[in-house]
Amino acid sequence: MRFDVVTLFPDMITAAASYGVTGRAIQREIVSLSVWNPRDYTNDKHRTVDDRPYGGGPGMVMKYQPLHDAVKDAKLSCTETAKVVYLSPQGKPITQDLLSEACAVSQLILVAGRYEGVDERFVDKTCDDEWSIGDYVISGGELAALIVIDAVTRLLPGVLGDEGSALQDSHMNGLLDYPHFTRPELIEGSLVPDVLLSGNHTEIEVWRMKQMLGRTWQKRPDLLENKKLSAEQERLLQQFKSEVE
Ligand code: 9D3
Repeated sequence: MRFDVVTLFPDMITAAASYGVTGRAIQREIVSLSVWNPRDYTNDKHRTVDDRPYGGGPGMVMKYQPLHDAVKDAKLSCTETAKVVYLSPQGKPITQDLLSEACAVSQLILVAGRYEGVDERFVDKTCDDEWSIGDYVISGGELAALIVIDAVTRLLPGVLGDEGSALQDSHMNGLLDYPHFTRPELIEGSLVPDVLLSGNHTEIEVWRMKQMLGRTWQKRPDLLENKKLSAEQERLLQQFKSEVE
């Protein structure tokens, strides 16, 4: 998988992506990351990337031409299937399913905007899709692009090792994770649940599934609304509910 990020702050992308799981995936050449600065595609002496909005109002708008030429160059660097995604508050909310589908392309060109946004004709002519990270306001698309890079990289074969395969990730199954404990056994009067010390791996698995269901019901009941549970899962959830009463 190849990621190309079009951004006025390229160092923000390369710096953040160099850590942890994404950093290792880049080192191991499972993914490649390139950055393209629209400022490098300007032709005037002030290297102007923004201009005042037609119709007036506050703020500035990113100009079409530098963005378009940066994306064009990013596309030239690859021959296979590319998808151009503009990160914006108006985009489709990103979900695990949306990101799973994105793994099918060999190149994701992520466009991070700044200021009030980009000239709408760039969205119409140059972008294939528009994605949002949720209904809150951040200052530009870079952090959103990093979220996409991180979440997609985790899904690629060979990226995750022992720390849990992507298949085991909660949200892959639409449920929240079970609670985790490590040493010591006793902290300020709180003991680790007995079952986790039992060595009975079947019982532990069943307890963890029950916790996943129960915690999803408690903290994110919306996730259970459109979810089909097995008969066993229904039974575990009922058991969890009766125990909190
Ligand atoms: C507060 C300014 N807003 C109304 C005048 C418009 C606005 C413009 C640009 C709000 C945010 C931004 C910058 N945001 C992004 O580039 C962005 C974003 C976001 O703010 N929320 C959720 N997902 C995303 S993806 C990119």
